[in-house]
Amino acid sequence: MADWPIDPDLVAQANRRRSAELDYDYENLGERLARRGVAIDAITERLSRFGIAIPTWGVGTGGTRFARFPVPGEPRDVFEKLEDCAAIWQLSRATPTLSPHFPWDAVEAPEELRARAAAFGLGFDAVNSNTFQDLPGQALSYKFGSLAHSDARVREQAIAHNLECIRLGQALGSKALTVWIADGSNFPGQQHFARALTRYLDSMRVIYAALPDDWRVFIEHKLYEPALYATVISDWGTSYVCARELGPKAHCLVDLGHHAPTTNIEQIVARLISLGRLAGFHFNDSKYGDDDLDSGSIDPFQIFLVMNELVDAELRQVPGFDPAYMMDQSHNVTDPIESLVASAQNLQRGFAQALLVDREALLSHQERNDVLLARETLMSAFQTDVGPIVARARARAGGAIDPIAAYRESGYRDRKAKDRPQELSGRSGIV
Ligand code: PSV
Ligand code: MN
Repeated sequence: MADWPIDPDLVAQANRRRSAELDYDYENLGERLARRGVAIDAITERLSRFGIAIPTWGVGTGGTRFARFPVPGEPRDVFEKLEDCAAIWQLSRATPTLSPHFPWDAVEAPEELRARAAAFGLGFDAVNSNTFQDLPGQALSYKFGSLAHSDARVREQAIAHNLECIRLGQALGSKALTVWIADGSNFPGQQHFARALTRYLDSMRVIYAALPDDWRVFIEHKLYEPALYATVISDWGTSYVCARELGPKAHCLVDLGHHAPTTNIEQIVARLISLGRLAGFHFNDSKYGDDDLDSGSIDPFQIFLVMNELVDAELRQVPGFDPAYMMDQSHNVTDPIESLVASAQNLQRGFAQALLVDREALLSHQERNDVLLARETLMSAFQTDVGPIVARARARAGGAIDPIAAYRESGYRDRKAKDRPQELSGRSGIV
């Protein structure tokens, strides 16, 4: 085991100060749940197997198109990102994998990165390709698109990059490639809708053919941005049609921020489960557009409703149901480590609440059209404060009872501010 980024004795000491209070709260909640016929330990046990991948790009400070205000000591390369991810994992015990983005995280020796991650007990979830910006040394520009570009040479370059992502991902032990393209148009008439989609599919067929047997490809749709009039993969319907065209290894990834504000995302999730094509998630929260705010910070009910569909599918033992859970957030004004710890906790909270839904009662109310009781059955699960369950799952696995407090007490950020002098840079962190 590698040295933890935060002194484990410090975490243990902090836990000792908080354990009596947690025992009391957990027991108290256990009694209340027992009256509802729920065994609290079974919920805690299931929750402890719910893991969410950390986006490597999320540990750097994000930015808007106006500015970026880097947090002191932000990681300068993927090994430093790994160290921050290990700190998140150490405290939260909810984030056992990383989701890297290439070429940002490309390394000469991916095996070394894999070994260093494994020393912390961390693995690699889906790898993400990037054909939405031009990078130094790149031969052709993605200004007017990538996999759907009108110029075959640009499409070939974008395909080659995705193939390279698969190669790197294999070396890291990943089993999936997430493809999000920025292709689209800003003005009516700029792009031929049908031709662009055909070109995208032709490019994706080449990438699909290169997938190892045990790999999947995740198609990520997005309504708008950076293309502001139309995107090629605009919605879950387009994503599903493309997945069907490509074959059984292609699945549809739902980024919560990639929809119009009032879209019923939980219904999309249910549809994709029914159709056997739910890839997984990029979790985040938003009020207006793809705001990439911390998961559960704006609309925790939305998180709960999505989790409700996931728990329902798991209990129904839907064949092939195996979604990948990831976060995709931009931390512009908070310490990214704190945001990711808090977000993972909010996602765990939603999952635990969904585990509390009395499914038998809900189904019976639904079938008898007892609208009010059906609604109240769902709400009573959402309204339960599951904080003690989440804290107990974390502490049992060796994490911190109060991870944000333990992180602040550890002085990790101040240490990194000294260890990682920053070169002045205006890089924006996220798209
Ligand atoms: C695009 O907005 C997106 O959600 C895609 O997942 C990208 O890969 C990611 O953000 C990071 O820029
Ligand atoms: Mn995303």
